Amino acid sequence: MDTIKTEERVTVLAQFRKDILAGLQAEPKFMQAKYFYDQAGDLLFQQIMKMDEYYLTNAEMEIFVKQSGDIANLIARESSSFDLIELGAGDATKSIHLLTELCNRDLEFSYFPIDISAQMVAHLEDFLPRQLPGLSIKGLNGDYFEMLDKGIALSNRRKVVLFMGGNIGNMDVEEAKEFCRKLNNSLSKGDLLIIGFDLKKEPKQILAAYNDAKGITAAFNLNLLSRINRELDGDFELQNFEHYACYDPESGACKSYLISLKAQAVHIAGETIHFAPFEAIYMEISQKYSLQEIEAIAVATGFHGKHRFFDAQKYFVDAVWLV
Ligand code: AVI
Repeated sequence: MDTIKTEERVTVLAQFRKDILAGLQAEPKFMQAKYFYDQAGDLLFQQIMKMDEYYLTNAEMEIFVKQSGDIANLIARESSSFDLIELGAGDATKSIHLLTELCNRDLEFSYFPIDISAQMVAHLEDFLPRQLPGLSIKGLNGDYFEMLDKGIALSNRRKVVLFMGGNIGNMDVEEAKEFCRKLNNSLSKGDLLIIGFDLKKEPKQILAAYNDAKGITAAFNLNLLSRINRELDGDFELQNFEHYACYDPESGACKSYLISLKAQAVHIAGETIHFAPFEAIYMEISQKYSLQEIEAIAVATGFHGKHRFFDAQKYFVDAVWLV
């Protein structure tokens, strides 16, 4: 068992090294945002979700607190037997409201939460059945792109896929379409996708969510440099890099960069990476959408828009799409 775990760790580390070096040797330089989430990154993201400026979490929480009954009715209307697969379940603080409503109805379903954090999956498997006695749950640990097929293979009932939190926003529009198309191909007629999108709104409000006054988002981005130093024997000097976020209201792309404040060389896993003054590393996209753009993605990827759930301010939407 321990040998398997050690082998797994070696593979994960080798992939991390490969991806980081490939991104930093590319022109322009980039990093993959999925690497933000080490232990310190998880804690920083929890702080982000509590920030005044980060409106996304409260908006989607409001939808699930107030409208889970309606969402459950919509799911149950199709048939009383299904499986609920959640991509990137986290601590399920939003989906627990929907699970509660589903458990209160006479339905036959299992819950398959998928998360990159093994601790989170173990916690859900322990905690949720105590909160919701009788809930059938099987957690899957791993990247949701990889675990999705496993989740689908485990289920022999109609599928309801939950993809919340605006995680689709961390793909650019083409990647998002590709992802939805792949999801659509893995699902069958009658299956549902419930997918959360952050909506285009006052540009200053969006920018503030990714450029907060206390610098928590900056620390979240810079933490990836610390992770590289620790895990890949790097020598990034964090004070030589600055977080820079910008929002383009036309395309809806909110992008984060780390800017090199001077000409410098950084050593990572035996390789040397040169930075020009003010050279940028592209860290993350958080794409914002209009309702028309969301509808266009549904149509382009083979889904039919069924229903939309908004928070009172219309900051965020959870769209229900039918295959
Ligand atoms: C996880 N994801 C939806 C967050 C977002 O809003 O793009 C990640 C994040 N990055 C900086 N702040 C939050």
